Amino acid sequence: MSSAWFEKAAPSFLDHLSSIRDHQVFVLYNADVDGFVASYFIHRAVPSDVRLKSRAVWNYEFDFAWLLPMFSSAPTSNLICVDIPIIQEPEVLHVLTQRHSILIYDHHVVPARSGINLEGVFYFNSRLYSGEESSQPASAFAAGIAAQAVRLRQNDFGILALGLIGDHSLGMYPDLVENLRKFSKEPIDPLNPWNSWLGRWSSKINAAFRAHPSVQPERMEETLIHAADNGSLSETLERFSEQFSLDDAVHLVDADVKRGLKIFESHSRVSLICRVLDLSTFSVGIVASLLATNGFATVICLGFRTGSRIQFELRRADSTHVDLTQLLTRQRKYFTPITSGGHPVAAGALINASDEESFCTSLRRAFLELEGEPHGPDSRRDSP
Ligand SMILES: [Mn+2]
Repeated sequence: MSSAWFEKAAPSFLDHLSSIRDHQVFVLYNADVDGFVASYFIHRAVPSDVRLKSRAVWNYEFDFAWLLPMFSSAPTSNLICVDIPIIQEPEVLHVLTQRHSILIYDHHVVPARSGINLEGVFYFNSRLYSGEESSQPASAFAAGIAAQAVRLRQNDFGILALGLIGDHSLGMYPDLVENLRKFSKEPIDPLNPWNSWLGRWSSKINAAFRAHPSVQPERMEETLIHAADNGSLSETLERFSEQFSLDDAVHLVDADVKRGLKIFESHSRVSLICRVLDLSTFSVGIVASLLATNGFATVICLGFRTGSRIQFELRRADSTHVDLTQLLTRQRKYFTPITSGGHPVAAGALINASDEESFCTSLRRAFLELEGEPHGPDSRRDSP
């Protein structure tokens, strides 16, 4: 890890890490394979005498309202947040900084309303820097930090690859792709790694989080660290998979994805799909991605009901350049979500379930507006 963006952030991040003494450290990470691998590397980087706890954060928890009751009476601690857009909640951060120090690494698009300059918050986001690759997955950042704190083992490189594949970014790291040859003779196509053995492991870990929404895995990072100390990468992942029943998770998610896709079987192509699906796993993002890949619509927005709320996951067709974060920003002219944002190609929005209809109506309106503009969604489709 030697890119300019990393060199700017790493020294102060490492300073903060090494100054942690006699404190509890909480790691909050996005409940997907990139977030989990980032948490794994934070666990590797933090000295072993520091007490570490971690919590997975699902996309439908991105309002962070649950965080205050959790930490208001907790002893002073250090919060390390990876792969979650907590910066969009300056009020929550402000309250937390009264008693806790906060380190954040994220690569979601930085929202206009954010606590970037908040005292007591050390914030780094690769998107604040231009440069060839402004979106650096959290797993890449955390692995870079770990590499400066401890000596990485061969297995760590395979585990890092799982996180990068999860965020479609393996191709950005040719040295790592080269290194992966040591694990297996089966070549991994960095631009399409999903069908490789590592790609399948990456999906399995994602499935663990999708299959059981809001169920916190117990000591997942420690288990993986221990397994990786005592065997080859495939032995490590097999052992890990058994302990966390990853195959069962994959079955649950696959069945739900199939049910989701069936709804659209006889659908004709439209420009925008906005709809809530009745699924029990948090798999609407996969269904939306598959529909987008198969050209069912320019923008697919599918909702997952959780309590009195709905989390929408947005994906776009390969043939369009619509920036989903811009679409959601435009929508705010007509509708106020609890929270929304993400990445240009994959984004999300959290709303109250009672607002379902106005959410879809306003999204359609914003989409049509963007489409009608000279630099709208499809205007660059035919350019070279
Ligand atoms: Mn990520």
